[in-house]
Formats: sequence, structure tokens, C-alpha cells
Amino acid sequence: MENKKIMVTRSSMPDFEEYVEMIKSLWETHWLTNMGNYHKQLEAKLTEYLGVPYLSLMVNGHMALELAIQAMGFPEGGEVITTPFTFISTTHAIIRNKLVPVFCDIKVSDYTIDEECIEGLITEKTVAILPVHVYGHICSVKKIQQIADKYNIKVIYDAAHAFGESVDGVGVGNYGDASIFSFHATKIYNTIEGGAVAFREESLYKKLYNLKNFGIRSEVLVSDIGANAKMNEFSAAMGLCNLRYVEQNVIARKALVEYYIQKLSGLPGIRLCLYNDEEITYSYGYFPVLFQADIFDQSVRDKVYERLREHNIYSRRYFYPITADAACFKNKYKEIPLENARNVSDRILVLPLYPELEYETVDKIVCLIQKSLEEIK
Ligand code: T4K
Repeated sequence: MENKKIMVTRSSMPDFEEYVEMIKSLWETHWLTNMGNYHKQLEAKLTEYLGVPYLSLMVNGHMALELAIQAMGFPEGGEVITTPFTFISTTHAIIRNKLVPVFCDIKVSDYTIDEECIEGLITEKTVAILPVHVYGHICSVKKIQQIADKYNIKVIYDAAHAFGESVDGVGVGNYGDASIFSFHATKIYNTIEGGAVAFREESLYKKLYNLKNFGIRSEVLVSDIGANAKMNEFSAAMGLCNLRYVEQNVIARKALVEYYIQKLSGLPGIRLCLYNDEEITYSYGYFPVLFQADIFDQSVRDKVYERLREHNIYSRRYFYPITADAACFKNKYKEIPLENARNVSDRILVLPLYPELEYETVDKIVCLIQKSLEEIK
């Protein structure tokens, strides 16, 4: 076991034969992309699975977000209130749409945007709120909607981490004006690369269909400045296979999370994500641990990270640094106190989690963390 690399995650895949059987027909049709049969089938299946009114499949989660924002038609320079505690994609998607990110601090309880801070950031330029259901923790969707209604602004959720989750039985993609999902190889459900936008207004379907296909309406009419964001047939075929196993994978992940919690909960100064809000059905995509400031100094997280690496265990610092501090746009946008986001980002470590992870490996990870903390004290 010592020499085997343990990564933070591992793509779920169907049996080789199952996938090959699925893609055989592509050699007959030679139809490989541009909204083929598997694209249509997967779009319909995911609409049902996620329990959303409408859904548009995309080439990846990032393009889903970029195009969902573009589809809203915001004026250039509009401000979007968003979290800096996320993958860089969230912030890039705002800026690449010629909009301005206004970073809002997060809550230490679940690392999602602090809804109490949103209203204070609204100006006459605000066009939208873009929160992230980070690690599958669902944002305060009701409060956020109240704020959006009061100021007549849009809400677009980055739900890349929340595939298949629900609040009180309602699929998470039903909240806001649109939600995007990622089906990247590293996610609980993958189409190799892939993503989708879920939304409520039927008119958005045509808009997104256009935008993901260069804005082409007909052989002679290009009506929008679109992109190429179509999911190809090999990805859609993978998605159809993988969808058969998502639920069993989530069960395996849940059991591993519970095991981690049982093993780690005695350790002083470690804060765990308990995934225990009874209203939420979780998908257990990530298992982050936070080394608390009252017990440990800031260097602890990196020491544990290094110690695990020495033993071929590759945990990840998702998400460090916060996106507001990314080299490409540091100091370019409004300076807003982001104390919680920076503190969490400096102290968080995401541990390996995937359905086939062995319990023995969890034991080893816990033991290594324990030893590092004892040495540090
Ligand atoms: N919004 C949020 C909140 C997101 O987290 C993401 C993506 C997006 C939007 C954008 O969605 P996409 O456009 O990606 O669909 C990874 C993923 O590339 C990215 O999808 C994900 N979030 C982000 C949190 O993590 P890296 O740079 O950490 O990936 P990488 O290559 O280091 O892979 C991590 C581990 O996963 C590897 O150590 C092993 C395993 N792995 C990786 C690949 C690529 C596999 O088992 N199979 C694979 O094919 O970014």
C-alpha cells in the first residue's frame, strides 16, 4: 500500500464492455457531436434525474457558467456579488463576460456565501448574485432569493459540487434563475468532461442551444456571438453509463465520510463537515477538514499536506488561495474584508474521497494526521 498513490479523487467509470457496447453505434452512424442521439437522451435523463424544469447539456461546467451568465444579457460593467472561496472558474466566468466580481465573505459554518453581507454590497450597478454550493453545502437559497427579489437582480448558482442534491426534496437546480453543474472527471458524476445549465424559464433553452453552437440559427443566420460548448457523443455515452451507478456511489461515499468523521472527531482543533442538515440530501463530493485558528497556527495545514504527500497521499488545498487573491486579478477589484474566506482558505485541506477508497487507507490518513499534529504541538 505504501507505494500506491492515493489521489484526492478517482474518476468513476463503468465496465469497459458496458461503455464499448454503448459507443459501438457511433461507428455505424458516424454522428459524433452537434446534439446527437446520446446528447438528446442524456439531456432528457438528467432533466428528470435532477428534477428540474429545463436543462441544457454543455461541454464542461465552466462553459455552462459562462453561457448561463451570457444568456442573461447583463450590460457590460455590471457587478456580480460572488464568493471568493471557490474554484477559479466561478470568478473567471464573471470576468470573461465583461462583468465585475464583487467578493462577499463566507460563513465559517459551511463555507458558503454569507447572505447577511450581500445586501451591503448591492449598488445601482449590481446585476446578479453568483453563490456556490461549495463542497455540496447548499447556500441559504431562500434568503438569497428574497434579496434578489427585493432588488430585482438575478441569481445564478454554481452548483458544480451539488449534483443530485436536494433541499426538502426539491432538486437544488430549481433555485435561482439558473444553476450550473459540472460533470468533470473529478466529480461524483462524470461525462469525462461535461456540464449543464438547469433553469426555470423555457425561453432560455433556445438561447443556450444557440450560444453553445456559435449562435447559429440556420445555415445562413448567426444571431448571437456564441461559443462552441456542445457535449460530444462519447461524453454523453459515458454519462448515460455512469448515471446507472451514481446512487450506489453516493452510498459508498456517505459511508466513507461517516467513517472519517468517526475517526477524526476526537481530535482537538479539527473542524469537520458533518453534512448533517436534515433538510438536505447530500452527494458527498468532498471531505474537507479545517485546522482551527484557536489551536493551530497557519502553517499546520501545509505541514499535514506535506506529511501525507511523503506517504503518497495527495490531499488538496481546495480552495487556496481565494480567487480574489489570484495572481491574474489581485487588487483589480473592490477591496472588501474577506476575513473568513482567507482564514478558511489558509487552513482547509480536502482529504481523499471516492467510492473505492479503502477503509484501511482512511485509517492510515487519520493516523498520519494525528502524528503530524502531535509533532507540531
Ligand atoms: N465551479 C466550481 C465550484 C468547480 O469546482 C469547478 C471545477 C467548476 C466550476 C468548473 O467545472 P469544469 O469546467 O471543470 O467542469 C479539478 C477539476 O479539473 C475541476 O473540474 C474542479 N472544479 C476542481 C475543483 O478540481 P484540479 O486542477 O484539481 O484537477 P487535477 O487534474 O489535479 O485532478 C485532481 C485529482 O483527480 C487527480 O489527482 C486524480 C483525479 N483525476 C483527475 C483527472 C483529470 C482522475 O481520477 N481522473 C482524471 O481524469 O481541478
